[in-house]
Amino acid sequence: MAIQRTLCIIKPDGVEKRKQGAILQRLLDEGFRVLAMRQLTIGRKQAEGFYAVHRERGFFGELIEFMTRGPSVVVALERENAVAHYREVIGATDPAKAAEGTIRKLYGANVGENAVHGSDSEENGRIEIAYFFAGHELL
Ligand code: 3AN
Repeated sequence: MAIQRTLCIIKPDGVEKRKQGAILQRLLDEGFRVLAMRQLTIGRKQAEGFYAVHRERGFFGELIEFMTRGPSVVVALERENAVAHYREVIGATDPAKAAEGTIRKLYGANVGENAVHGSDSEENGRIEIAYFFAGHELL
């Protein structure tokens, strides 16, 4: 299995609940290496660009409001089979449907406020990491 990179965003609800430390520790315990990490309040244009594939969805406005309402922590992660393993650890998009012990089950409130973002493919992992980090910032 190949070494891959994936982007984690601890979303504003996760930061508001002060779960950054717990989420990061879980990811470290799962064998992920942190390549780069930053706390920032994502801007409107930045959020709209990041979620451009969802522009036509009914929840887009709500998603942008939520993602820009306070600080997030963006984390570039590396691990063997990182994309699939990370998605297993975070659980389903809707915390109510997420497996016991997953990050979204533990810390998410609903399908909108679900504590963390995860890349859905290796290619998107690379694209999303490049959206927040310059090449020289990655270990
Ligand atoms: P995932 O983050 O699990 O890959 P996507 O790509 O389907 O999920 O959705 C992107 C983000 O849009 C989700 N993380 C969630 O915050 C938000 N979202 C998805 N579906 C809904 C919905 N029905 N209502 C509100 N927000 C949603």
